[in-house]
Amino acid sequence: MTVDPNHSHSTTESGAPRESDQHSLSVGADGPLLLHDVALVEKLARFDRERVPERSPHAKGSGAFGEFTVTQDVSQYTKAKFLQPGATTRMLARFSTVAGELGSPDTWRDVRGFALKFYTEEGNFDMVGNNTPVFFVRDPMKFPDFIHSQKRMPDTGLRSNNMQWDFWSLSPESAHQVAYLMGERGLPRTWRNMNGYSSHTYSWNNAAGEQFWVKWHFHTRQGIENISNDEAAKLAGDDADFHRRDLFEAIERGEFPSWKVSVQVMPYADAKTYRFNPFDLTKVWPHADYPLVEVGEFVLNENPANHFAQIEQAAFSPSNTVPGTGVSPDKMLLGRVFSYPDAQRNRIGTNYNQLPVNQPISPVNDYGKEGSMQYHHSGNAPVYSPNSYGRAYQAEQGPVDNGWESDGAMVRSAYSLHAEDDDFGQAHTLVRDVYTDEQRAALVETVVGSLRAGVEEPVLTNVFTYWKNIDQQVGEQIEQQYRAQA
Ligand code: HDD
Repeated sequence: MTVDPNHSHSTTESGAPRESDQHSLSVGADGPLLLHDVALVEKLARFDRERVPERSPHAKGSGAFGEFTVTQDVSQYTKAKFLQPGATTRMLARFSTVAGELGSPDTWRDVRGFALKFYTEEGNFDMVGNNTPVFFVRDPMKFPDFIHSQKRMPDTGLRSNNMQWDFWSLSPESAHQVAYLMGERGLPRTWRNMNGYSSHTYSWNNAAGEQFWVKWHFHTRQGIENISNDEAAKLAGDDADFHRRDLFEAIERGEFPSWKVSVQVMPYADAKTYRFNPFDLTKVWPHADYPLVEVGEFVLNENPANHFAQIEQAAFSPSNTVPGTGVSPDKMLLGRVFSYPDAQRNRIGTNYNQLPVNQPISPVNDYGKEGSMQYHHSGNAPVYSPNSYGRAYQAEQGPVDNGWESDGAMVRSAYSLHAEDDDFGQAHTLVRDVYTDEQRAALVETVVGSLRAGVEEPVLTNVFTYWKNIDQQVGEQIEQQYRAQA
């Protein structure tokens, strides 16, 4: 079905001319309405079904299409075609907040989603990251609890700082990400003014079969800019869609935002002995250990023509990898590889990959079959493999390109600790060595403001201890300022 807004008539969904878009059919001008008024029934029934469930986290966001260009030669690390020198690839980006609902203000303090989809010749490659290089937890078992603590209370339906700080202070691995979030990057001025990160460690493999661990970085060419708590609060009231509007209007004006794309590359064997467990998502790899290797850049130059079709129904997933790229032993990443397509089957529908925004440009020859809203199909070709009728199927066995060795008894456990692993060390470095005096003072003020908005004992005491574990002095300042104002 094509929709033709220039057609001479309005039509029913089955294409016949409608009699009226203005008046329902009644028995006499004042009489009851009639069930066989197809025009009315179809219009109301259709309206009743306009919403798909919003994303469970990351509901509020927007995005744009663009182009990714490889400017450097990283073929020694990956054979992925779209990462070869000079390659250009059409792409889609979506930015979001995590906790807020579909209509929530863009400028609430939060981590921002940074989801990219590359329509490559070898299938869709998605890099589904955030604007921070680390995350709050390191085991997917904890993710739903974390999100619940950021959303709303079961009884009041209100958000609750008490609930957030309770979860964080009882989950010490969150310290690094919380120190980031309470700093100035927790309030980016616009999406154009923030960086993106894969956060996770992924794998790359080259044509010679060598494997590497990589972390992706997307540095804004517009410069990092953040806003104050006061500005954010004012904007939340004045224009809840401030970030969405900013991106759309910038692209309309022809000011196309762009990001430099780089990776940190770790040789495969280093992972075992590196001073931090390189698969622990709560840690960064200091650049002094693994410097940035430039790959290229992407530019966003095309607004969506329809927000619902192209942004709301866009389905990003870290399971979308292409030859030359893969996942890693990061447990969070392995959990996500299941969770995204599962969420999208539920949120959008079984055949969500058949929607234009999610369709790969490369041919698809999969044995999936039927399900709601199936559109593409394989005609009379066999719908099973193996088959004797020439429809291709794969039967590879043995080692895979981007796997890893592992052994041991089955356990429920945190990662094995590497030499310098702990929960607070990198958070301390961020707060003490990276933040300036002024930024530290702003952080203290932000935390105190947040605690004063409804945080109670025993959570308060836990939060003071949590911050003292990150940085003794900052923890004491938070406690003193809180008590002074209480
Ligand atoms: Fe995520 C959306 C689940 C960690 C970055 N996430 C998103 C959705 C689900 C999850 C179900 C909605 C997908 C949809 O309906 O289309 N996320 C998880 C789980 C995680 C997790 C189970 C951990 C085990 N997420 C996580 C990390 C990052 C993100 C660590 C960033 C590094 N998530 C995003 C995002 C998404 C998002 C980029 C992707 C698509 C989108 O927002 O628009 O912001």
